[in-house]
Amino acid sequence: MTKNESTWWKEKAVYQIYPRSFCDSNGDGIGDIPGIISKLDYLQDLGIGVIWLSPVYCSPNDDNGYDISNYCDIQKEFGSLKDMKKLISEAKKRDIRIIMDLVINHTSDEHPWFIESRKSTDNPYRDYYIWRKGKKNLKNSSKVHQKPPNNWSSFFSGPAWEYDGTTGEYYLHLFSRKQPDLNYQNPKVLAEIKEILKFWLDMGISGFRCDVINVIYKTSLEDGKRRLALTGREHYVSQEGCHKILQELKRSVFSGYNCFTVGETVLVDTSMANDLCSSERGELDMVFSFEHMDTDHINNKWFKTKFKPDKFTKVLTKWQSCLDWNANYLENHDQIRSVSRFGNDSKYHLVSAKMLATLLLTLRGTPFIYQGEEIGMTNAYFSDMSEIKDVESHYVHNLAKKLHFPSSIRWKMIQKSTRDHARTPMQWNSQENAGFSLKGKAEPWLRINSNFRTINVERQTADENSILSCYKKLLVLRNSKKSLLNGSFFALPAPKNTYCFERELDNERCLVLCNLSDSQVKLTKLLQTHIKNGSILYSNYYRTTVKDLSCLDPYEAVILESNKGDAK
Ligand code: ISL
Ligand code: CA
Repeated sequence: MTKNESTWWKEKAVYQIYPRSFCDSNGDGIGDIPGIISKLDYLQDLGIGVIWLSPVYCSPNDDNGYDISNYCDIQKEFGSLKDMKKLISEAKKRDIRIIMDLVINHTSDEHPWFIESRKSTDNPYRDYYIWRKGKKNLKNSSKVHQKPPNNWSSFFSGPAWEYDGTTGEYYLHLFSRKQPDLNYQNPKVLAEIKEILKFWLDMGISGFRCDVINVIYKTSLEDGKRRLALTGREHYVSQEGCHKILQELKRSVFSGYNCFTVGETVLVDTSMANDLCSSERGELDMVFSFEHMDTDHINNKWFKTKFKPDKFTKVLTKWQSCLDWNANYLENHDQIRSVSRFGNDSKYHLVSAKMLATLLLTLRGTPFIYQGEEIGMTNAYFSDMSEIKDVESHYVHNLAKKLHFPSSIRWKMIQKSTRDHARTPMQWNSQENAGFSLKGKAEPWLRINSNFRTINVERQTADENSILSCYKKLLVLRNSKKSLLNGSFFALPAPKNTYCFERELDNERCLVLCNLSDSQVKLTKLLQTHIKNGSILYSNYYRTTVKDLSCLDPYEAVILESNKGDAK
């Protein structure tokens, strides 16, 4: 393998598909693999090189596929293994590679391993999961009144342990109670996982997005010291045992294939992230961090605050500077829509979505575009809990009820932050159900966003000034400029609410200017000298020359190439 071949993923843009919501080929209201195949030409035309497929494995769908009951087969409603093979080969014809979601922190409680495991304490699969006796409650020693083995809490709120009557013990679940955590202190578990990885890599996939990969190894099960959310995290976040497992997987599986891995790594700082993905250590190829996503709330995502651009871009700069290569994203299936969050989804919908595209596609690293982001899909503005499907939202809503939060506050929390905002069906056209179902009239599994008649692929394909056309142009530009693909990153001092940075490689230098606010901002004298003589490569405001560029208009974005002789 030449050096270039082994790092091909540095030069591609990735497109994330949430299969349930992308395209429904058979009219049952649920997206599926044949539906994805029917849209490959669209993705090729968009200019992406990799698809990340959220889980398509067999699952009882407690958490929409993130609870897996068979790792080596496809969920019936999504299609079959035959469809999956076709997807891989049809994508390959269009120079698109597929990576899959690897969810190995937990399985579904309906996975045969867990069904066995819960049967008896001496079952051969017992140690595939983490079982413990409850703590005796001193006030009442009867079994029913025992307490969970420790004080850890689940990511979805509430205790991380579930009592199981069959054997009278508790099992650990860091996510929903239908997602029991696997036990990586048991070497048999890793041996099984390796076989699963080889099964898919041999089929022709090009890597994995590794779900909550940095919490798979629990060093101890002692009580956590924190009293707030995610109690116990010091015993499982980025532990030495996890690093060893990742090194082992790279050495014994991934290095044998021309593939890459991106870890979804929760609660990491830049130093932990470097340990997980620096090329010398041989673990992951890149990681998704959350710090920039944590800048618009207090404590956790359910308590949103006003978006402060400078707080956000300061975090981006930190990650750009501390890591050699970032997995850049502004959206995914767990986050609300970026244009509604960091831009403006009403008056400045068009320019602000283009500004965010400019930012995403010019930072150093591999960009990840989430389905619908390329047409500026917005939050859905649901009307009440009956429209919400997400398991996490229901957990949190129930907890808030138990804590006696007034119903209006409870609903506000969900309405602002539910993951369902990102999961409404893809808006293909202005026909029935936004063209989500290729045939039939079945109700989609989640309500369509009511703005589909104005925001959809068909309209934007026909319009060269649309958000979609902007993504296409920027992806072409990115591929044609070595500095944007692989150049260094350097943030310039910039006025409040703006973000200005340079990308440079050899003699090529690009400058990116973004205004993240809805007001006009005057550029500093220093920046003005900097851009003098530059030539415009992209503008979301039809700017063709730098001549009058002394202010940035609301949500304006400009990419320019600095010509030789510019002040550095
Ligand atoms: O969305 C979140 C809660 O606000 C995150 O904490 C999320 O749970 C976390 O990023 C882990 O996400 C991944 O694993 C989960 C699954 O529900 C998410 O969809 C997945 O991206 C459990 O498998
Ligand atoms: Ca379907």
